[in-house]
Amino acid sequence: MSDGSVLTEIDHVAIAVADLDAAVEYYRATFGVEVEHREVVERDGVEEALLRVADSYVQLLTPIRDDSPVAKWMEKRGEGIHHVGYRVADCASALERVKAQGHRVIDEVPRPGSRGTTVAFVHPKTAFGTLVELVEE
Ligand code: CMX
Ligand code: CO
Repeated sequence: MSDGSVLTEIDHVAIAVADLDAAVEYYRATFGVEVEHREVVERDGVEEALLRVADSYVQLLTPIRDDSPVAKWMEKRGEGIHHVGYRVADCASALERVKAQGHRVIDEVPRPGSRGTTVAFVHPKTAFGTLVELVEE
């Protein structure tokens, strides 16, 4: 790995919403942003809509099950910013670097994300209160 930043770009800012269609329509009508990709991610119990903003996305998320992490989060905090996804060249090595620093992770190894990406989540408790997702395209 080079000495430069492991994070090459902001991949997405994820926003938890109760009504995905209403949120999509809000972004379309208010800011003229269209949906580029929509997907049900069974493993995480969410449906997402990805709206492109320059080279990054807004990831609107809504829970599809009560045991989804996003459902649990919304019960406590309501709607709002849920996590930040940073693009990385190599998810496995970025994750190892977090662990080597002694920080907590949620995924011990990278796993499939939406739209064919490989992802790993870093625990908010040792990331200054923000849930961080490492995204390899
Ligand atoms: N951002 C910041 N802090 C968060 C958080 C979030 N999104 N979610 C939970 N936390 C905090 C809680 O506030 C809580 O802190 P306190 O102990 O101080 O109260 C602590 O983390 C534990 O929270 P919890 O409610 O007990 O929730 P769990 O431990 O059951 O789960 C987490 C928390 C982060 C491990 C879980 O949400 C998770 O695994 N997330 C990763 C997967 C995910 O979010 N998938 C959906 C998105 C899919 C996608 O992007 O494609
Ligand atoms: Co995400």
